This record gives sequence, structure tokens and C-alpha cells, in this order.
Amino acid sequence: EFSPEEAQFNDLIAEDSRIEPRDWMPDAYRKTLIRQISQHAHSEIIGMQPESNWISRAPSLKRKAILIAKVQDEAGHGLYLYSAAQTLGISREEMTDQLLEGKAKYSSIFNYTTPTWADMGSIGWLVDGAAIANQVPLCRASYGPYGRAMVRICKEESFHQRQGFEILLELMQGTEEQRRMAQESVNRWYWPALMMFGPPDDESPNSTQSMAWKIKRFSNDELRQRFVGMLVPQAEVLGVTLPDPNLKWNEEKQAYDMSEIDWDEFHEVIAGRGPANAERMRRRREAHENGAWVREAAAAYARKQAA
Ligand code: FAQ
Repeated sequence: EFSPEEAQFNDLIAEDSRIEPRDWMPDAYRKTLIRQISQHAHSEIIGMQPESNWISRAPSLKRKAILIAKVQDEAGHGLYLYSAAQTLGISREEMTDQLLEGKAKYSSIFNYTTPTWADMGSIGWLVDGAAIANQVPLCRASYGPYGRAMVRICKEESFHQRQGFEILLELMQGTEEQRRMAQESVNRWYWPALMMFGPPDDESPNSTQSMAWKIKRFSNDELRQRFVGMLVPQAEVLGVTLPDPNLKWNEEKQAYDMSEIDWDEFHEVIAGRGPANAERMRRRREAHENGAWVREAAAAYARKQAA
């Protein structure tokens, strides 16, 4: 027998309605949302680093202005998401501590380095592309504040994806050396981008419950397939090769056959041993310490206003 609150929660989920902050919800629902939304927020904030690496070296004023705007958008996404998580009863300080103490995860993808300008193209095309494929269904997540934050975030990610595609298109229409640089970058980002969707379905401990609660609408593998299906025609337009010799449409399965993802690499990166994990965390801590005076000043101002 369900309590009246729990019965109401179940009804709201069943009728595809939304759960709002003041509604009763099971502790485990609250906990998994805090986990997913805060990790998502941390990803947006740490995700500023790989691209900020190129702001001072963008090849033109126009590219620099676009890149600054994009990196700023990611900061904004982090802030909406922290706010959405706060409606579940966790404070911004707690979430920040969890990240800085290495207890909270953030997306594996941001632990890869950006040695060339073409990486700005690959991040936009592949990383923002994967983010959109994963996040468009999250616009319908059962928790209201998360779904609503996603709507705006997805609009901005679409612009980001186009600008990345356009960087690669320009390089692919350039010199031999530029084309080589674009292809080399796509080779490095393709597999890590596919890992963004998470472990395979049979090794995804959270999926079944999150799908039953309509937080996730599709499984990790379903979204990964959908993403690859999006990339194939776009790669043709660009003239780049996706670095998987086994990538082939399978008419019978109505899905792409592909090589096995290197899950050891995925687990290594999540465990903190990827190419740039240490550097990302070092810079995040440094930025947090450098921002201490801002937090102190804001708190002092708030106290003064209240008095
Ligand atoms: N990296 O049971 P599942 C962006 C963890 S886009 C690290 O399948 P779930 C935009 C997972 O947390 C990137 N950890 O988990 C941008 C769980 O660990 P836990 C951020 C991963 O939650 C673009 C464990 O493995 N997007 O920032 C990863 O049902 C350009 C087992 O996995 C989001 O966060 C991974 N790739 O499904 C910014 C989207 N995959 O928590 C700047 C929202 C899995 O139990 C520049 N999140 N794990 O300790 C989601 O959709 C889901 O959380 C998934 C994982 C699909 C990521």
C-alpha cells in the first residue's frame, strides 16, 4: 500500500506530469536527481577549460568573440543547473565541496586536451553534438526545474554545435595541412564523444530506475546509436572520415554496427587517470580559491542589506 503522497507521486509520473520542488518525492528520486544534475553542472563548469585554452590564440577576432561567448554560455549552463539542484535541498557549497574533494563526478570528455585549433571545431561538432543528443530528451525529464533548465541549454548547445561544424568545414575547405589537422582532431575526439553517453546498458546501474521515473527517456546505448546516425551524413558533408572501420548501417537491425568502445579507457578517465584530470581539478581549485574574496564580499553585502 502506498501512502497518499506516494500514490500521488506515482500518478504524476504515470500521467507524464511534472514533479515540482514542493511535491513529495521518494528519497531515492531526490538523491539520483541531485547526483545527475550536480554532475551535469560540474561538467559545464569544468567544460569551460578545454576551450578557454584557445581564447588567447583564436585565429581571428571573429573566432575569438564567438569562442568567448560559447565558453560564457557554459558557465551560464552550470549556474542554471546548480540552481535546479538547489531546489532539491542541497546547497551550492556542498556541491562545490563534493567536486573539489573529488567525490562528485563530471563528464569524462573534459579530461582530454586541446592541442590544436581544430579541437575547437571537434568539441563543438562532436561534444556539443553528443550533449544535444543526450539532453533534448532531458527537456521532458519528470523533474520540472531540470527539464525547464534543459530547454534553454539545448537552444544554446545547438548554436555551439553549428559553430563547431563550421570551424571544421572551413578547415576542410582549406589547405592540405588544415584538412589533416581537422581529420586528426576528429580522430581523437570521436571515441571519447561516444563515451559521453555512459556505460553500455547492461552495465548502467542507474538507467532502469531513472527511466521508470522518467528522468531518462532513452537508454545510454539508444542515444549513442542515435548520435552516430546524426554524425554519418554530417561527416560526409564535411569530408572527414569517422575513425571506425567497422561503422556500417545494418538494415536488419535498423542500427549502425560499430567497433567495441574502449571501456577500459572510459573507466580509467572516470577514475581520475585520464590525460588531463589532474590539471582540470588543479585549475578548478585554483579558481575557487581566487574567487574567495568575491564570495566573502557578496556575503558581507547580503548581511548588510538584511540588517
Ligand atoms: N563521464 O548508471 P549510469 C556538457 C557515471 S555535456 C563521467 O549510466 P546515469 C555540455 C555515472 O555518473 C556533459 N561519468 O549513470 C558542454 C554513474 O556514476 P554515479 C554533461 C559517467 O546517470 C559541451 C556511473 O558512471 N552531460 O557538459 C559518464 O544513469 C561542451 C554509471 O552510469 C550530462 O551530465 C561519463 N561520460 O547516466 C559543456 C548530461 N557516463 O553517479 C562544455 C546529464 C556515466 O553512479 C563544452 N547526465 N558516468 O557515481 C546524464 O544524462 C546521465 O547522468 C549520463 C549517465 C547519461 C551521463
